[in-house]
Amino acid sequence: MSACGDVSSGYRAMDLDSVAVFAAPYLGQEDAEAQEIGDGNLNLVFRVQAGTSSVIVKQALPYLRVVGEGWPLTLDRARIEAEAMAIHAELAPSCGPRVLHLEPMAAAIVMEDLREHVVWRTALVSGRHVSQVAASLGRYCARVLLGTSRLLMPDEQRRPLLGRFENPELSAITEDLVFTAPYVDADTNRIDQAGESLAAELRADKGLRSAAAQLRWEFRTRTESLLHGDLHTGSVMVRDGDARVIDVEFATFGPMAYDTGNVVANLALARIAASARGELELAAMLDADAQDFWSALIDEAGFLWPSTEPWLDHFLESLRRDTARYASTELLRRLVGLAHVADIDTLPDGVRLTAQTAVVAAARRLCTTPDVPAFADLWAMAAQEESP
Ligand code: SR1
Ligand code: MG
Repeated sequence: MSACGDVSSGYRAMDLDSVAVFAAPYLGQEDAEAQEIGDGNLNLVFRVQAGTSSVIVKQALPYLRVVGEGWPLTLDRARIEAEAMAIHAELAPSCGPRVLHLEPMAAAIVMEDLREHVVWRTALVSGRHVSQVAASLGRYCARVLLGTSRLLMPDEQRRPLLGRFENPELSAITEDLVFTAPYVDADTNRIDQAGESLAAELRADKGLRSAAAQLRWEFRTRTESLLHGDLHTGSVMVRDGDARVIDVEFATFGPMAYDTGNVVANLALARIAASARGELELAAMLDADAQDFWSALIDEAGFLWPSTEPWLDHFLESLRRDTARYASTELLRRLVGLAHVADIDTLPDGVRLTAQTAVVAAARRLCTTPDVPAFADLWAMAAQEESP
C-alpha cells in the first residue's frame, strides 16, 4: 500500500456530503446519506447508508482531534491501520471489521459496518455483560502476538514489516501519555478534584516513576510482535459471542505484554467501576471474563507454540509478570493522564474517589510484583476490593 496523502497535495477532511459521494461505490447506490458517529480522540468516523446497506468511513485528521491543530499528526496512520487490519485478518480471521478500501490520498478506510455490535466499554458502563467475548479476545491476542513474533513468522516475511510499522508519531503519544506524563506535572494531564491528592502522590513516588520509565524503554526496544497498540475495551466491538477488534492505528512492533496489559487493566477498570456502582453480579462476571481471556490466550498459545521451542512455561511466566507491569501503567494513565475512561469518569461523585483509590492501589501492587505464579494472582492484584 502506498503512503497516505498529505495536506499540501489534495487531502481534504470530509464532510457529510463529500463522504456520502466517496462511499457510494461501496454501497452500490448513489443516494447515500452520512452521519458522523466518531467520539474518539483522533479521527473522523462516518456511517454512510443507502437503503439497507451501510459502511463505515474512517478518515485520519492531520492533527490529534482531542487536542486540536496544535498537535499535528501523520496521515500515514490510515495506511498503518489498513495494513495491520490485513495482517490481523490473515492471522485471526473474523476478529475485525472487513476492510473494503483504503484511499491513500484521503487517508480514509472504508470498512464493514458492525451495526449489530456495540463498543464493549459502552456496554459495560451501562451495566451490560456480553458473554464469550473475553475468550475471543484472548485467542485473537495469541494469534496476532505469536503469529507476528519470530516464533512463528519467517524472518524474511517479518523483517520488512518492522519498517512498514515504524509508527513514530503515534508511538510517541503512547510513550508520552502512558509512561511519562502521569508521573510528572505535565500540561496534558487531566485530574479531577477528587483525584488531585492521588495524582500528587503519584508524582512523588520515585519507584513508580522509575518502573514506568523502564516500561517505556522496553516498549521502545522490545520488538517482539506487531501490537494493536491501544487494546482497551473501547477498541473492541461486541455482541454476544462475537468480539471485533477496531482502531489499530497505534500498531507497531513492541512487547506482547503491552497489549495484554491493556486488556487486563481495562477489565480491571470495568470491574472496579461495577463494584463502585454496587453491580456485584457484573463484577463477578468480569472476574470470570478476565480468567476466560487469559485461559483462552494460553490455550491458543499452547496450540500454536512451536514444538522445537521447549520453554513455553517460561514464556507464560514472563508474559504474566510483564502483563501485570503494563497493566499498572495503563491503570494510572486512565486516572490522571489526558485520555480518561468512562468507567471511572461517569461514577457519581460519592463513589468516584473510592474507585480511583482502588485503581491506584491496584497499580502499585502490579507494578512492583516480582513474580506472578498464576493469572488468578495477577487478577487479585488488579481487582482486589479495598477494605473501607
Ligand atoms: C488523548 S489521545 C490519545 C489516546 O487516545 C487513544 O485511544 C490512545 O489511548 C491514546 O493514548
Ligand atoms: Mg483508539
